[in-house]
Amino acid sequence: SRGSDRNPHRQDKDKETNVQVLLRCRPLSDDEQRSNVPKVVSCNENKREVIVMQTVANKQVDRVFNFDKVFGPKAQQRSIYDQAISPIVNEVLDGFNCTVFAYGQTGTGKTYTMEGGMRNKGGDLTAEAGVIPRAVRQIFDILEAQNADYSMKVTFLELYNEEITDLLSAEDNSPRPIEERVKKPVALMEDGKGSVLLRGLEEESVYSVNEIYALLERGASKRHTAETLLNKRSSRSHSVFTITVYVKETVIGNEELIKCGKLNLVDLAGSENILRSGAREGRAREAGEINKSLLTLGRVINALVEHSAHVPYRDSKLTRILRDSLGGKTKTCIIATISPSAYCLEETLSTLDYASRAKNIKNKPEANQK
Ligand code: ADP
Ligand code: ZZD
Repeated sequence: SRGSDRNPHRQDKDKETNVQVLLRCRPLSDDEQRSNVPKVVSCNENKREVIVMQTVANKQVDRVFNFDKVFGPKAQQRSIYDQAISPIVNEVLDGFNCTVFAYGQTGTGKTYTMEGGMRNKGGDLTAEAGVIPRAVRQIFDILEAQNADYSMKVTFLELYNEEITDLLSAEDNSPRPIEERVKKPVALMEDGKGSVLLRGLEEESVYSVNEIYALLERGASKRHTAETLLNKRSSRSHSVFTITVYVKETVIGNEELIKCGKLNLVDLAGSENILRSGAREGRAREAGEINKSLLTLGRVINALVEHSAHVPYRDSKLTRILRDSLGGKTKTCIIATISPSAYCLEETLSTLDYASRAKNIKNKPEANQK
């Protein structure tokens, strides 16, 4: 872009950076503790290492995995945010596009990590608040402290069965059947410049933290309505919260620049859905190709790390929407979540393998400036 050509501090355009991969292991739940569920995972945060203890034919065969950061069962929401996400939000305010994905088996804490637990009525963050409310808070705090001239837009969508639902569109309280009320089609189209356009998705301009929190509440409530319609929907759906920030900068010579940064926060469908759909694709298809996006995400990652000539971005809506986050100009971070329980061993190993592979994806982050 013009802006970066004049900027003496510009990033080297060809500089590649690996996708950052963090691992979070949740604690055993109270129920699991009461019933003495055996643990097979041990985390060493300092060594950034996860060890999975496995016994094969009476022999102890441990497997060791390394990640950019490792958070054990005692890690608090706040420390994960401060150590891993806060630097990413700073990059967004510097004009980069950034994406954080949560990947893992259902029940391992993807939603807890991305959204968090309950919300405080006053709008303050609770200890349980996850990445989304904390990122929103940090963005406003910084911009207000800088007395910046800014504007912001948010979108929040759910992708289920290759259909996009707008979680921010006003709730339809008409007496029509509930199935018809939650659906308002959002069309995915190419913009002709290599990006996608989500036609029909509401883009809300927001001016305060509380305004965003109210929108999140609307989104959470819409999702709840959809969930009641179809059990397990949430474990099979992907949700994407996007916040776009525009900051006006007046540089020497009275020239005006608008710095634009985008943050995508993605809560993926439960990873167990891939294994299942692989095993019985026929039935999965009958149920409406529930996992096409998750399967394609895995294939895109494989194609990127194997440097394949063809990367199947176009095969699913998720990979079309987030194409730039996988091998593109966006800075990307994946939070892989696992359970310590012996009963989840197979899924845990599958998540750890998947996350290890993803460490090899290279992106070429580039700041936007208009
Ligand atoms: P997922 O989104 O992966 O299906 P959830 O976020 O719904 O999983 O988490 C499952 C349950 O475990 C929830 O009750 C959640 O509050 C709890 N939980 C998950 N991670 C943690 C954690 N790190 N600390 C405490 N509780 C957690
Ligand atoms: N995880 C909770 C929502 C759920 O599954 O309903 S926590 C955060 C991000 C995106 C959507 C909702 C939230 C959430 C929330 C809780 C209750 C009502 C509205 C919104 C939240 C948590 C802390 C601060 C702000 C919003």
